This record gives sequence, C-alpha cells and structure tokens, in this order.
Amino acid sequence: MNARSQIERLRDRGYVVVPGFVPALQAKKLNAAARAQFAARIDPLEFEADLQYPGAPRSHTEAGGETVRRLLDAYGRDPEFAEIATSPRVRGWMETYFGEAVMLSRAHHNCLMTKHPLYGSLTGWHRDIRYWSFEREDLVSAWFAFGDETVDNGALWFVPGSHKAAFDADRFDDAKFFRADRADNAAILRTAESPRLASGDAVFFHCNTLHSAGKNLSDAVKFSLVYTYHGGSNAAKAGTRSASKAEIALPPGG
Ligand SMILES: O=C(O)CCC(=O)C(=O)O
Repeated sequence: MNARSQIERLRDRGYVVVPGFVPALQAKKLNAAARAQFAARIDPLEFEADLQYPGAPRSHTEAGGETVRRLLDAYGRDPEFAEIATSPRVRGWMETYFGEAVMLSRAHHNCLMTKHPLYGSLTGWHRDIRYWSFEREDLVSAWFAFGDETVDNGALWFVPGSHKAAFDADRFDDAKFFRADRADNAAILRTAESPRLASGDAVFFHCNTLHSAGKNLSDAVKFSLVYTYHGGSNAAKAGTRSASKAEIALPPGG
C-alpha cells in the first residue's frame, strides 16, 4: 500500500497499520534509547499510580507504586526521538493527509509509552480528543512499535469507523471513557480489532477513533513511541492545555 492508500484507509477506518514504516536500524536505535531512558528514570515521568487506570498500584508507596507508565516529552529527550518525529517520511505522510503544513504537538502524547507486566494498567475505551481543544477535531497520532505488540502484552485495540460516529455524551462516563457496560456500546465494541505489530511498524489513528489497550500479560516491559500531529490551520484553542506548549512546525517539503 502506498501512502495515499494508507491515508484512504485511515479516513475510512480511523486507523491504519503501516508495517516496517521505521527502517530496522532506526527502530533498533530508538529501542536502545528508550530502554536507556527508562533504566535511568530520566524526568519528566508519569507513573501508573498517578493515573489509577484499572490494574494500577493504588499509591506510590505500595508494591509497584514507582512503576513508570509514560516517559513524557519524547521529542525533547534524545535526538533520535526528535528525528523520527520530524522525519521527511512522517512529514510527507502527514502533509498528504492534512493537505497543508504540519504541526507536531508537544502537549499531547509526545511520549514513550511503557507497559509493565506486573503493574501496568489497562486503558479503557476512549477517544483521544476528549481532553484536547482544537478548532477542528482533526488530529492524527503516529504510534511506533519497537518490538512485538500483541493482545498478550497490552497492544492497542481499535473500533473501525468509530471516528465518524456521533455519540451522545451519556455513552461516556464522567472521565469520558466509552461505557462498555451499556448494551449499545458493547455491540459496537464487539467489532474492535487489535492489529499485531512488530518492531518498526507504525499505526496512524484519528483523534476520534475509539481505542483501548489491555494489560501486559507477558514477562517483558513493552515500549512504544507516540506523537500527535495536526494541520497548521487547525490551531489549539487559546488558554487550553492543548495550547500550553510551543509546537514544532514541520518544514514543508517538496
Ligand atoms: O498503551 C495503552 O494503554 C494505551 C494508551 C492510550 O490509548 C492513550 O494514551 O491514549
């Protein structure tokens, strides 16, 4: 599939997997850099205990309480992470999707996502846009795998086509998670798919696509890198968290 077909698939289904998007050597370097940052516990970090998703330790003082979930500001951590975020390949892909110059948000995602086998939590069904504030609900995230991502180690699940659906507010709970306990929601969730990923694979998904991720039932920590992009004309609303950090403009290419 070329980039245009991939983008068509994203528009149609709300997500698309691009196998081998990151060259093998680059994926290896990114993986090594991620592990080094994780081992050294380099700030800024976000902890499972802070989020309190299902399965997370209840406090920083109980077993697993210091388990890291996200290494924040991936862009600023290491030149390897900045390079992939702004690489000509990503820029070209996003430019084709948005049809204009592209901005990388440093306020959303922009992190190394980890999932710990013992203390990593699951993430309920949600749309990323729920806490984001832009002129238009049109942003795309790029998720890069550094190893196998499967149902067993907490891979992502997506509901195909859900980015186009209009849901009333009562389909979501107070924290804006899609309520799996409702029969109408459950029927939709039965159509979800969990694509298997390998090192170097990318998943592009729309900010309105319903997605979730399971617990890590393997014996190894899972690492992924995720960035969010939008078109230059789709500004973050002033005074919101989305506008709280200077963005990175991806210089338009030929
Ligand atoms: O890896 C996970 O648990 C899913 C993360 C996710 O969906 C998110 O941060 O929006």
